[in-house]
Amino acid sequence: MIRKPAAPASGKAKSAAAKSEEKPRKAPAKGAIAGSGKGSGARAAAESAAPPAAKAAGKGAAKARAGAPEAHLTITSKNYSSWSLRGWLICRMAGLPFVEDVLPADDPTTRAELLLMSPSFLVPRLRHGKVDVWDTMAIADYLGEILPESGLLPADIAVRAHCRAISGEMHSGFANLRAALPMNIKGRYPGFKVWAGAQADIDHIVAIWKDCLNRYGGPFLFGKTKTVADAMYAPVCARFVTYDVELDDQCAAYRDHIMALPAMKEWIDGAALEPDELEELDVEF
Ligand SMILES: N[C@@H](CCC(=O)N[C@@H](CS)C(=O)NCC(=O)O)C(=O)O
Repeated sequence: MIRKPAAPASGKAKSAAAKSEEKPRKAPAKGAIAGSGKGSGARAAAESAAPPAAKAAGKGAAKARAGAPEAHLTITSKNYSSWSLRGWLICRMAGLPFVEDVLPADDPTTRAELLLMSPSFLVPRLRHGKVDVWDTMAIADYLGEILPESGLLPADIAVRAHCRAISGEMHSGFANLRAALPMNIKGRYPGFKVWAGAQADIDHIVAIWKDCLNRYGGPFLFGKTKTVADAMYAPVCARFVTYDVELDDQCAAYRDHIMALPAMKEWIDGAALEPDELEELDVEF
């Protein structure tokens, strides 16, 4: 497993993160420490990725974090693992300082390590002090509860219900899109032929985005603050770039807005450093 601090928000968090990086449990896989050694850059990205409400919380929030338990997020490939990207973005959007524990996707011991940490065998998995939480939506709900000022979950109950509903659709649906257009951040397939089943999923996602952007005014799905819904659909934005999916101006602007977020750029830079030889992962993952 490869460890790197992601967005330490306090001296304490930073030194704990640095310590854990000093003792990797395994030799780092070639090129897999995406953006390591960029502690302050990661912090800056996390801060700029934090929603206005979190920024407004200012010193109070920083003070609370100073005594906060250390957080570790377990993920796998930045190029292929859409669920890792979602969980990672959710932590960033919540303003949670965390250490990234990267399980190399091509390492045969990965599943054994996962079994020890995540009862579902799956990533992302968050350990926050004594709290263990796996499954992307559960991580979002947990962080929404402990960091409500982040705006990760909208404050208004009806809007929050809407946000959870479209996030849930992504969590449990769009199987055709996921199978036919697997996330591959580095890949580019100009003129990719989308089959009818996947196109139906794309059409439904476009309808969801347009409804949200029209109702809440953008630039995010629920208005001015990033929410869990933006994290859930971020890998879809990446797929639309990879597979050259045609969008109308409104949805193209939303896709570009998400792809240009500092946190997304950091993730994409990390994906670029991963080795290319994971052809067997060029399927749903
Ligand atoms: N429903 C889960 C899905 C997580 C998932 O499918 N994770 C994949 C990575 S993208 C995984 O851990 N695969 C590990 C494996 O297959 O060994 C969630 O929301 O977190």
